[in-house]
Amino acid sequence: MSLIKLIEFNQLGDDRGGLVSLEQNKNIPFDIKRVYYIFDTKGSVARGFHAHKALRQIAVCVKGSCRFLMDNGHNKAEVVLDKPNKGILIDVMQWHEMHDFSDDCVLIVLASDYYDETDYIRNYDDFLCQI
Ligand code: T46
Repeated sequence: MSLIKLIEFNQLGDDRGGLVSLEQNKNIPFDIKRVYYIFDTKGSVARGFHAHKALRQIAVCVKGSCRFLMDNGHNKAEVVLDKPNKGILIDVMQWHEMHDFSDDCVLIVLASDYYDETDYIRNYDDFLCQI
């Protein structure tokens, strides 16, 4: 199975501008319990560097771009998110990193559960031991 799972959302915009709708258990494949967004990340900064034990997430660059590196412990793959109608599924036990944030990048993330630090595996060797 591909490491990079992209979801293309329908564009509902018209000549007035763009519109994308995200709905739990419809075009988002889980109940949405939390939404957070990442912005003003410096271009030299990389984020992520962890995996989640149970959390599922969809990330969408609603403005600007950033590069995702996904790693299942065996293979790595990269993709640039650069469209407000393109989401990436960050599934359980996927080491992920975000690089090359554009100055205007706004990354919105829909999450299947509330914030819980105990769900994070932040050490790569621990991740390899648990896959
Ligand atoms: C992920 C990637 C895509 C909270 O208190 N509540 C929250 O909902 C979140 C997301 C974070 N935090 C705290 C935890 C840290 O003290 O905010 C701080 C920064 O979080 P972190 O270093 O984990 O940020 P990123 O950008 O490395 O990772 C984030 C998410 O945490 C993570 O779940 O998958 O974005």
